Formats: sequence, structure tokens, C-alpha cells
Amino acid sequence: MQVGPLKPSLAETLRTDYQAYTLPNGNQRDAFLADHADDITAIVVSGVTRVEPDLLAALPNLKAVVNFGVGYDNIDVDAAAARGIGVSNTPDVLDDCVADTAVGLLIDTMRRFSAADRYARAGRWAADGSYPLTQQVSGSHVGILGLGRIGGAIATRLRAFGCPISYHNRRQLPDSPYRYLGSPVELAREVRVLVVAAAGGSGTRHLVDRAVLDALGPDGYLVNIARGSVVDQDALVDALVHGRLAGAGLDVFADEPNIPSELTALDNVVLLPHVGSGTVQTRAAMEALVLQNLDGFLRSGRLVTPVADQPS
Ligand code: 8YV
Repeated sequence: MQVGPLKPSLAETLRTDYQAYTLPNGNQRDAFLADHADDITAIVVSGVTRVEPDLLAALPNLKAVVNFGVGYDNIDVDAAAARGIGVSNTPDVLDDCVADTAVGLLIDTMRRFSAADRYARAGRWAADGSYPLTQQVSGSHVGILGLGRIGGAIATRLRAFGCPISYHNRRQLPDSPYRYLGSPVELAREVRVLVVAAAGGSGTRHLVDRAVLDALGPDGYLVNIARGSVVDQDALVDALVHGRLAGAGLDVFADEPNIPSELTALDNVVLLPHVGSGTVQTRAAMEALVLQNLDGFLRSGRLVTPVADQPS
């Protein structure tokens, strides 16, 4: 059963090749579940759809939740595990695109390319003269919060820019070539740019709080390609509005798709509508991995990339 919106080609495949149901919204839902709940063994969702314990409880034969996306903070994994329901995601295949997005955001934020583009389009080059000088990216000390697969891909790219890399992670990684710092505040204090690449969920909620932003300071930049929940957005807005942070590049927000008006009013932030993995190639790879998981489950009861097998 499809739950919530999916990539159109995936929804079409589910309908035509798997005869999948689509969970209706609103007042049709109860009648639908009364008729079909017993038939459903697997559901397919994307990151924008929350899978709450009450949906799991309403599907007595559910055994698999197949998620389109690497992050699975939209799913109550503990409630699923307690019911013997496996959960899969789409790791690895989007690392490169999300890392590209992080580096693009970082460069855009420090060099203010989007703002300079607005300046050029508004005719201000001719009217007001040269665009103000910005900040050099190459050689800037970058801190990565969450050195998982995506964080690692970001670090690899930034090494080519001559950027010293430090990181904070729940665990220090013994083979990492990068400098480990014991807390987000210590990391923020050391670096010019803090890139958030930690998974979302209750364990990382507001890991970047006011203290971390103040440690980053008025010359510091924040880039977030992970989840809006990892950053205290009110504290971020306050720091940006009052000049306690130099700028921010954000692909994710606390309450997507809503962006606070204070942020859209600022010229020193770059705002993207959660496009980190949004390329034709990567979304096709994610779609293929979703179907591999579904097929693995339907054929043998085994998900190909269960979240339980991945470092949390
Ligand atoms: C998707 C993501 O946009 O993989 C993730 O965790 O955030 C993105 O790749 C998201 O899953 C929405 O489908």
C-alpha cells in the first residue's frame, strides 16, 4: 500500500506491477481500512509522510515499511520493531548528490552567489557599482556534525578545496583522518563553517542550539542538509537577525514546507526547498532501491537495506 505522496513513476509502478492500494485521506480512511487492512503486508512511504504507531496498529499483517529516503525520522521505528515490522531506507545511493548540495550551499552562502545574482538581475551592477567583497571558501576550516556516509562525502569534497576538516560524532571514528572534537560547541568554536549532516530524530533534536551558534560566532556560517529538527530554528533566526552569525545555507527546515519570513527577508542566507537528493539520477537510484526492498520482502521476507543493519 502506498501511504502519502510518492515519486509519480514509483506510484505508477506500485499501482500497475504490484496492484498496490493507496491509503485514502480523511473520512474515507476508516472505511478503506475496515475493508482492506488485513490484506496489507507492506507499505511504501517517503520522508514527507509520518508513519505513526496508530497506522501500524491498524494494519495487523503489516511486516514491512519501505521508505523512499535515507532519513527515517518520519517513522516510529521502535513501535515498528515492537510489532515485528521491518523498516528499510535508501542509504548510499544519494550520498554524492546530498554532498554536492552541501558544498554548493556552502559556496553560495560564503560567496553570496545567489545574492549577487539578485543584484545583477536588479540592474544594480550598473546602478550601484561592483558587488561587495565576500568570504573565501578554499582553506576555510569546516566542521562536520555527523560524519556518516553523507558527512564523509562532504569532507572528501572539501579536502579538495584545501579546507581543514574537523568533526563531531556520537562516536570518534578510529580511522578518520579528520580531527575529532568532543561536543558540538567545541567543534563550532574551532571552525568557520559548521555543516550539519547528522540524522534527524529525537536523539539529535536541537543539537545545534543557541550555545553552538554563539560558539560559531559572528564570522561563522551554518550549513544544514540534514534535518531541520537538528537545529533550533528559533535560535538560528535570532542569531541571523541580530548579526551573531555571518550567514546560513539551509536545505531543510523545522516545519517544511514552511520557511519563517525572517529568513526569506535576509540576504545572507541561501534557502533551498529540500532538494539535497533531488536529481533525476539519484531519485531514480532511490526508486530502484525502494523496489529492490519491496521485492526482497515480497519474495523472501527480507528487506535489502533494513535500517536495523545500519549504524544508527
Ligand atoms: C528526500 C531525504 O527528499 O533521503 C532523505 O532522507 O531527505 C531526501 O532524499 C526525502 O526522503 C523525501 O522523499
